Amino acid sequence: MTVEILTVFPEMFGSVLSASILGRAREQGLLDVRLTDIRPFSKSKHKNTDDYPFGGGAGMVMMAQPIMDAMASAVSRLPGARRIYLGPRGRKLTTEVARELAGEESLILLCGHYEGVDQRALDTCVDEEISIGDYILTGGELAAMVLTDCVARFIPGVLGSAESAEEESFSDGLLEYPQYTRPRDLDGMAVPDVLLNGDHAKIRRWRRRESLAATLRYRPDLLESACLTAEDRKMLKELENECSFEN
Ligand code: 4GY
Repeated sequence: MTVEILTVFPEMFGSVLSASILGRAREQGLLDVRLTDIRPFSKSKHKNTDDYPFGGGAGMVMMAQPIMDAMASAVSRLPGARRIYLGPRGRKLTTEVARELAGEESLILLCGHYEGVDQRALDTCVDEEISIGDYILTGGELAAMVLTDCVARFIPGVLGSAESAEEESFSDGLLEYPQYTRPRDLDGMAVPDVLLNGDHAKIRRWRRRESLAATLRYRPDLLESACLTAEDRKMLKELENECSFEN
C-alpha cells in the first residue's frame, strides 16, 4: 500500500515511520510512505501556506492554493487514491475503518494546521474527513501517523500471520486477555498456573474467559456488538453472577 502525506511539517514523521513494525513494513516493501511538503507549492512570495481568516478572529488559516496544488501533484502520482483529511468533524477511526482503508491501493492524507484549512480546499480536494477522537490536536500530523499505523496492521504480512490484526482483541470486539512473560515469579507475584501446564484447550478457555471478564468490567458497551458464541454467553452469565457477589 502507498500512503502519501501532505504536510507543512514533514520532519515530524521520521522516527515514527522508521521504528519498529512500521519501519520493518517499509523495508519489506509492504508499505510505501511518501512525505510531501506543501510549502514548495505556495505561489506567494515568501512561500506562505497560511493567511489571516476572512471575518477576523484569532489564528491563521491554511491557504487553499498550496493545498490544492500539492493534492493535484499527489493525485498525478497516485491516481484513484482515497483522499483523506484528518480532522475532528470526520467519521471516527475504528478497527472497521482501518480494515476498510487497508483494502485501498493508496491513500493521500492531508494534514491541517493552525486554525484549520480554507473550506474550499476541503470541498474540492478530499473524499472524506476522518477523526482519531474527540479532541483538537495542534495539527493533523499526529492523526495521520495514528491512522497510518493502525491501517498498516491490516496489510497482509505486516504482522506475523499468527499475530495478525484479524486474530486479536478488537477484531472480535473484545478486550485482550492479560499476558505474562518471564520470570514466573516476580517478587511473589506469580503467573497464573493454567498458563504453565501446557494444556492448550484449557489455556484457550481461560483466555477467552479473561477477555470476556475484562470487557464486562472495563467496556461493557463493547459486548453489544461483539462476536459471541453460545459458550461465550454462558461464560458471561457466570461472570455476571460472580461479579454481582463481589458488589
Ligand atoms: N482529532 N482527528 C484531528 C485533529 C488537527 C482542525 C487544524 C483529530 O483527526 N485529526 O485534531 N486535527 C486539526 C484540527 C484545525 C488542526
